[in-house]
Amino acid sequence: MVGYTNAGKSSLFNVLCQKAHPSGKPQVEADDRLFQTLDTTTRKIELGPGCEILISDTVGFIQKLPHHLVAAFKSTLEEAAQADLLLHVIDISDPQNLEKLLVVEEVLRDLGAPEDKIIRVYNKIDKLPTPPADSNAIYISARQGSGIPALLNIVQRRLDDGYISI
Ligand SMILES: Nc1nc2c(ncn2[C@@H]2O[C@H](COP(=O)(O)OP(=O)(O)O)[C@@H](O)[C@H]2O)c(=O)[nH]1
Ligand SMILES: [Mg+2]
Repeated sequence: MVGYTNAGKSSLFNVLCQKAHPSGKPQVEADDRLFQTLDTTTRKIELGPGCEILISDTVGFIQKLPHHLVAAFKSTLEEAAQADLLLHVIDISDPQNLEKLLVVEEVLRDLGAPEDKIIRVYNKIDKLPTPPADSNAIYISARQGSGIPALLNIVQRRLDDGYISI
């Protein structure tokens, strides 16, 4: 899971972990502070029978990263770029979401992550006055839990496609 700070990565991570382990407590802190997520947290979840995946919550992108954090940030992202799939979590309610999307994907490109590994996940649809219209995109609300089964289906399908080397 990659994306700008505050997009809702940690919230989505918790939803996915709770789905797999319904009694579990939230795995990572989700809040409005920058750098809440400094380290990558990885958990194993079951998508379906015989399909276990590892998901990682990564440090978010921010503009004007403090200098002493640049190296740590880069190494975290380099690791993330090795994933089989990259869920790019985007805050659809953020007026600057397109600008931020381009920044994130440029960094991923610089790190050598193939574009076809990226799945854009538009989060926080509960904050929109009207539901989004583009039926080709993935819309979720990590807060309300909507769109999660459809997202997991797409992840499973992409993994089943077999383009991923094991
Ligand atoms: N309204 C709404 N708020 C959300 C949603 N997902 C996350 N948030 C809030 O957005 C803020 C940032 O979430 P967080 O998961 O920490 O984002 P991260 O920085 O990408 O890990 C928190 O205040 C969350 O409660 C959502 O689907 N809807
Ligand atoms: Mg986070």
